[in-house]
Order: sequence, then structure tokens, then C-alpha cells
Amino acid sequence: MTDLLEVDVHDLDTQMPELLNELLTGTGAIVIRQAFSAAEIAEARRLIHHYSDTEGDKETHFQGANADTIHLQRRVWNLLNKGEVFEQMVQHPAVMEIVGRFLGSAFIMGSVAANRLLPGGPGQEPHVDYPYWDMYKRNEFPMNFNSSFPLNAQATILLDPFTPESGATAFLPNSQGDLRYPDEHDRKHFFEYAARMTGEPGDCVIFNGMCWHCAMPNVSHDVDRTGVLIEYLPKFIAPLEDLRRGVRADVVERATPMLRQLMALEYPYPEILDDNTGEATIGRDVDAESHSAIEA
Ligand SMILES: O=C(O)CCC(=O)C(=O)O
Ligand SMILES: [Fe+2]
Repeated sequence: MTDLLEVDVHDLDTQMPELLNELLTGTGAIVIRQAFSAAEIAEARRLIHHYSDTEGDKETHFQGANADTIHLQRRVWNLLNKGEVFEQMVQHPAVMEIVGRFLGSAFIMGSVAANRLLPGGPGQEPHVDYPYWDMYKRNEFPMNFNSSFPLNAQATILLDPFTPESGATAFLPNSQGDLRYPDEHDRKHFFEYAARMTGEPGDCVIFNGMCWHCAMPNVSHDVDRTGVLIEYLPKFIAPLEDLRRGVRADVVERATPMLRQLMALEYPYPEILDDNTGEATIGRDVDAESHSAIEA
């Protein structure tokens, strides 16, 4: 069993090279133990249960084989609209520092959603995450596309005990290097050698979305297992959820500079350049303001 490398939030600068290597070329996953307080976790869990009990069935992914149990896997999307606690959760200071180094300081958020697996709920097929998530259509991606630099960082915040029984996310350590979507015939190897992202409520796992992984079946009788799934992307990747259009005005109005950056409000493209007046904006010699809240 691979133990997840634990982040020491009190000595991040010293540990940073080791953490970044672990994500890029090591196992592909690290963990911040007890990143969130019991009160934050309880509030997030209450809200997600409320929305998943009252909203209709939502789009989900990697569940093509589970038509009979799909109702036991519940998604809640666009969490920034569903409680202030999520505004805090997506901008945890240590996560921002690590992801800012991993993806570049102007990184954005592509999605913040919950995955709730009730007892009996199904696991997913092993996969890679957005923007790689449909790489089984390999010819739609650039030639020589490779794992040498990252275009995704995933954070999973555990709201319940993630155990082998409750369906803790499985991942194949070091599988990110190949950068491909696992085939059907890779699954036997995957399930034989997969490690698990186990932990307690409040823990936050950060992993490289190129690493093969999946939610596992919840075979417990009593653990209603929920993870908050946050997808971070470099500034130039189109986000999965349209936060610019989808997040309510009151959330945008009270957003910190970091949250504005995460919602891609500071990233101007695509733009109708034809509407702009004749000043120079980009170039080393232009005295442009930084677009990054982290650099500010
Ligand atoms: O909920 C989990 O354990 C993992 C979910 C996941 O990997 C996904 O939906 O992309
Ligand atoms: Fe995933």
C-alpha cells in the first residue's frame, strides 16, 4: 500500500520541491491532513446532502457500466453557488501555494463539485481527468502530447472517512508518465496495483489528473461517502464549468482577488479584440498590470 506523502504546511517552502516532484514524476498524489475544521466539514456536508437530496439527477461521468446503481452516486455541481463555506474551501492557502507552483501562478478553477457515494454506490471506470478526460479519442489531441508538464491539479476534500470499504478513490501510483486514457485491458493491472486515497474528514488530497484513478464502489453499510472535487487548471485551459456565467452576482461581488482569479475573471480571453481601442496590451515592454492575484 502506498502511503500518501504528507504536506507539512508549516514548512512548505522547504518541502515544495519534493511535493512538486511527487505530483509530476512520483506517485502523483500528496495529502494535507486536517486541512479543514470540523465545523467547515459539517457545514459542507449538510449543504451537499441538502442539494443532492432535493436536486434532480445530474450529469455524471465515467459511469457508463453502472446503469442499475447510478442513483446511489450523486453529483452536486457549481458549489460556489451553494454555500459560503465552498468559497473558503477552494482557496486553502497551502493548496494555492502548491498549485500555483505546479500550474503557474495565474491558475484558474475548472470545476468545484461534490461526488456523494451512498452505501451500495458504484465505482467509476479508471480514468484521467479534464482536460485529458476524453483522451480515448487520442486523435483529437496534439501530436507528442506528453506528461512533462501538467495541465491539471485535482484536490479532493474528504467530508467522510475514505476507507477501502467506503469507496476511497483508487489511483495507480506513477501512472501519469504515459499520459493516456487507460484501456479496458489495463483495468486488471489497475485494480491489482492501485493504492487508495484513504483519510479522515477534513483531509485534502492533491493529485495529478494525468494519474489513472477512479471512485471505488462503496461496499460499506453505513458510510455515506462524499468528496468535494476541485479541478485547477493553468490560465489558458477552457474551464469545465462556466463559472463566469454560472456563479451568482453576490458571490462575485464579495470574492477575494484569489477567488476572482479562480473564476477566470482576471483572464480576458477569448476577447473581441476588434472592439478594443488602439493601445498596446501585451509585450515585455508594456507596463501591464499582473493578471495574477498570487504575484500581486
Ligand atoms: O469521487 C471520487 O472518489 C473520484 C471522482 C473522480 O475521480 C471524478 O469524478 O473524476
Ligand atoms: Fe477523476
